[in-house]
Amino acid sequence: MAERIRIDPVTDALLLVDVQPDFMPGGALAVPDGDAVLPVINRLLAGPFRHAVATQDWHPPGHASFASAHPGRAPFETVGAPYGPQTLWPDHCVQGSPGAALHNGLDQARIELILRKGWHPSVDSYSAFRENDRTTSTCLDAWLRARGFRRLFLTGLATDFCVAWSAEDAVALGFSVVVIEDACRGIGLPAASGHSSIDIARERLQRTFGVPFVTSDLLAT
Ligand code: VGL
Ligand code: ZN
Repeated sequence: MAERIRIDPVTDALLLVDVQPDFMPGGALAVPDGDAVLPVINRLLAGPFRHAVATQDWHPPGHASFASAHPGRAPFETVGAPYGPQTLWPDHCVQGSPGAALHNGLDQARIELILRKGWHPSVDSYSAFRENDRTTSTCLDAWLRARGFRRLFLTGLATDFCVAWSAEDAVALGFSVVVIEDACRGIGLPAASGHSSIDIARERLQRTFGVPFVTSDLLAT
């Protein structure tokens, strides 16, 4: 039996990563079963957590991460960006489009900050903390620290991209980090090794960064 985790309503915050229609079934970059995170996140928001922050993937039309911006390239291929390898995606989360909104099934009452990321036309931003050039800060860490949050519980989409990169950066920035696995869903691209990017991300976070993966039923006030 896994141990229960007591949530401190003052210093623990729930981080909602990219809970947007474009990442759900029917969306432009649909994550399998992506909408399953909604009831789990809403339960957490109604229960143990008093404070939440949400990120919103928010790209300008023609964003450099869109395959459509690279003639002859297809979604899910990798190209060399000035800052390193960049996976190409279908056009998604275009600023102001319905698919880019925070999902309307989300209980937003306890969301105190909405951080938009990926708006720089030539730089993608998977992480809530740092753009994909790995140097440009979103300054979310400063806000969280100033508010007194020390431990972050991660939820949302996608486990293997924006959730994983956010978790890794949060650890590097000195936060305690927990991933709530049933409140996340992943894209699951096949890697050269034959493994899924979801399994690779989970292993890397657990082994290299010491991030526990827990289920939401273990969290209590
Ligand atoms: C995401 C790919 C592109 C994510 C965002 O939210 O994980 N993945 N943009
Ligand atoms: Zn994106």
